[in-house]
Amino acid sequence: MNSPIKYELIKESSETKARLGKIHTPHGEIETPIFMPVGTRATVKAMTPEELKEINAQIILSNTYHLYLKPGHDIVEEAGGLHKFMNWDRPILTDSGGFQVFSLGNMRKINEDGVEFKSHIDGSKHFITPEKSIEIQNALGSDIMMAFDECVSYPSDWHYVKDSMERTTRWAKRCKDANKNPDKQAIFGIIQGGMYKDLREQSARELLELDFPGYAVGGLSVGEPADILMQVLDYTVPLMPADKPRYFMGAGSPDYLIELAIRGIDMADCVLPTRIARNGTVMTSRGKVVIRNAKHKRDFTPLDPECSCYACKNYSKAYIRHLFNVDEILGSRLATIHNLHFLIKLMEDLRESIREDRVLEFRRDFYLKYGGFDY
Ligand code: PRF
Ligand code: ZN
Repeated sequence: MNSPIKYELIKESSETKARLGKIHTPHGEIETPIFMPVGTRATVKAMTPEELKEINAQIILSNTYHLYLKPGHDIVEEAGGLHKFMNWDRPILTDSGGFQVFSLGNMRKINEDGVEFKSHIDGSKHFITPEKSIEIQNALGSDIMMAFDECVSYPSDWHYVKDSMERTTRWAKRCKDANKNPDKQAIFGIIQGGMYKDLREQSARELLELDFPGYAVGGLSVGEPADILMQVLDYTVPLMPADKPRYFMGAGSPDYLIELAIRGIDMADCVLPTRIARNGTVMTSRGKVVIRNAKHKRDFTPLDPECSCYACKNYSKAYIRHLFNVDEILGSRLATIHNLHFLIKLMEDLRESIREDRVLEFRRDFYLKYGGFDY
């Protein structure tokens, strides 16, 4: 079968596992490594699609769980799909609901067939199966759908993780069989297995047999220390096919994005940049800046003197601090524009460094200014 998603490898870094590539999708191309802004409820909070394009966002992520509950996938389908509904004509990836449902803690029950959970909105009961997740994602019309998985918490014991991972693999097969629109919508498999090397190996081996057009590393960024995350990644990425995209689920700090790309990851997403923006924290080339801080009261320089975003070209820290202090909505908007621009530009610069084979120099220069690993 012809996959709607194709990965084109452009160049491999000689010093690291980083790679420059392109993902071809039914809604256009994505240059990788890439950061994907999150639009959980069919909107990247505080941003219009035009503003997203202005900062060169190439793909966004949205969530099955949230859109199923509100407004309902039937409504999105009736609107002509998620692209039309939200007026975004570039690629969209939808997460399967696996992670969101499992984040509900004791509001959910798992069995072989699927997961029963209570809505975080009104407490109503729902049952999501792999087939249901794909039915919803088919209705949304995303370019890349994610298999329905279980993301286990950290720490979890080996036996629990093994059972869960094996069920996730059986669910992945059911997702593949349930796809009603395989010519336009691809499914990525999600490698689980917690912090256990043998389980990651088994997960990768069994999912690779299902021949998905892309693979994700799930089950990380769940509270484990950074060195463990990097260790798991160091042995997991080489298990993933070289001719398909590799997606790390849930990372969005500048230092992590660089470390992931150096380990061979092509795509990552996280609510972090947009979430911290709304509470007044911005990412800059010199580290994080907490904009409400009194020291910015009379600071009439931009958030980041090296940034060329709309917020930095036109406004000062003192002004944006004022907006936050009086709860004006423009403060959140400017901080969000800046943070997303900052990460997207960081990935552009990183890709340039892969193209010119100077990734390690790029990383060193970044840390020298940024002040090390701090998330
Ligand atoms: N599975 C899914 N979505 C996710 C994750 C996962 O493991 C993670 C891991 N932190 C983030 N988002 N389906
Ligand atoms: Zn800026």
